Amino acid sequence: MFKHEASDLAVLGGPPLFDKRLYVGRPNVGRGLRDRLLGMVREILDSRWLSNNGPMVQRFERRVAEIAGSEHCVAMCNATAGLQVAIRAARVTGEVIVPSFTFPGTAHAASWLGLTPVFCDIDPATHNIDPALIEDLITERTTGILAVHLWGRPCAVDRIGEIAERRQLSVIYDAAHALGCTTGGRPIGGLGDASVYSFHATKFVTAFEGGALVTNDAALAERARAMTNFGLTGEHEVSWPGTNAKMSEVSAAMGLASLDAMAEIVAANRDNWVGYSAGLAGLPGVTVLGFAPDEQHNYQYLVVEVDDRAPLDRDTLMRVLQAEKVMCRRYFYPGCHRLAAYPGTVSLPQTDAAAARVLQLPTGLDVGPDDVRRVCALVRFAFEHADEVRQGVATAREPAPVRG
Ligand code: T4K
Repeated sequence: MFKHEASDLAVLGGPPLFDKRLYVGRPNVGRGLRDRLLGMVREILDSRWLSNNGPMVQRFERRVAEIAGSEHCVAMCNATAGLQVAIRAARVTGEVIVPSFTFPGTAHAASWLGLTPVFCDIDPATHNIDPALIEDLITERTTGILAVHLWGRPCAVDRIGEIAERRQLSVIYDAAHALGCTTGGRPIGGLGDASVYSFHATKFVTAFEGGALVTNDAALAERARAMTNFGLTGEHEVSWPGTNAKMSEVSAAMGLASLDAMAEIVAANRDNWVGYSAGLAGLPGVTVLGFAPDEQHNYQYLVVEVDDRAPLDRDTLMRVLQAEKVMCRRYFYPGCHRLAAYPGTVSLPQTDAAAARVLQLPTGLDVGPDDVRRVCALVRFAFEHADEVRQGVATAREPAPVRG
């Protein structure tokens, strides 16, 4: 079934194009994962070792360190806790410079510990923190930079490293999106003082909930490992205040089962990226975010920008797609600096511009090449009937936000 007239569009009253919803962030439960996981869960139950640095967690840490290109890895219950442990283990205090264009969890990790996140604007080409703007934000209270490899695209790591060294700042990378990504042939996990990956359910490799701190600094790793487990360094020895950020054995098992499918998932995501890039090519005002030739990617986020030249604005296009069961998202609208949690008047024009343009389209193992072709054809069709769509949407009620 495809659409012939504007009134065939679901947003104008027609039937949705897809029977089942297509999601951004659908967990990748590929062939074999179920059996691998259930086998390991049986092992865990038989062993009666459920948490506290058990054998599954140790295996998971070795696998992640290998992929990250780092000497040390500490598994965590999630990336937000991992970032907090990294901040404490790297002894970052006072003010930390953070991009605003990120998931709120990045800024929260700092502010929840009593630090002040100082929001920095982004480079519009990469959506990552603009290194040219960092130095102007440094004050006598600044002790660190918390940069994000957004969408898995590596930050300007050399320039950030150079500034940090000269100004004696720590660098922590929020690598929540960046498992398996490299820049200039270097895996991003060994860069800065520490990097933190996420293995949340919505990440392409998942541990249900999970995170991992990776570093080449042995002393930092030792502090992080202890801080993750209440600061314990011996049975009755507590060397630092700590928290409970441990990964459970079942999460590690899920992480291991999911890591086994990593290459398959990256290949599927890459095919989808190629399909979307071809299918949306030539549409006015629509750009699929690409990658630099010296970067390696996991393609887990399919990021499109919809600018002023497009016949439909980003939000109208989102309504058109969601009505057809294409559950696109607007990550990370409106930017942390515009959230009630972070009142202030900082001006970040590139963050505002990106937040107004971005749209993430569904990808992952549950999205096949035929789905991608149909989504692209839908965008094309909606653009061809833009006048009717705009008129129809203007008179229709705003739908309730859809999740799940
Ligand atoms: N830094 C960055 C840059 C991050 O992006 C994140 C997390 C963090 C740090 C913190 O990492 P963690 O502490 O979580 O390890 C989701 C995730 O909850 C969040 O982990 C992720 N970033 C963010 C980008 O996406 P929401 O609010 O969009 O989640 P939600 O519940 O709307 O789920 C997204 C879509 O995924 C749903 O539309 C349906 C699908 N889904 C979701 C879940 C949980 C499923 O199909 N199955 C599921 O089990 O934040």
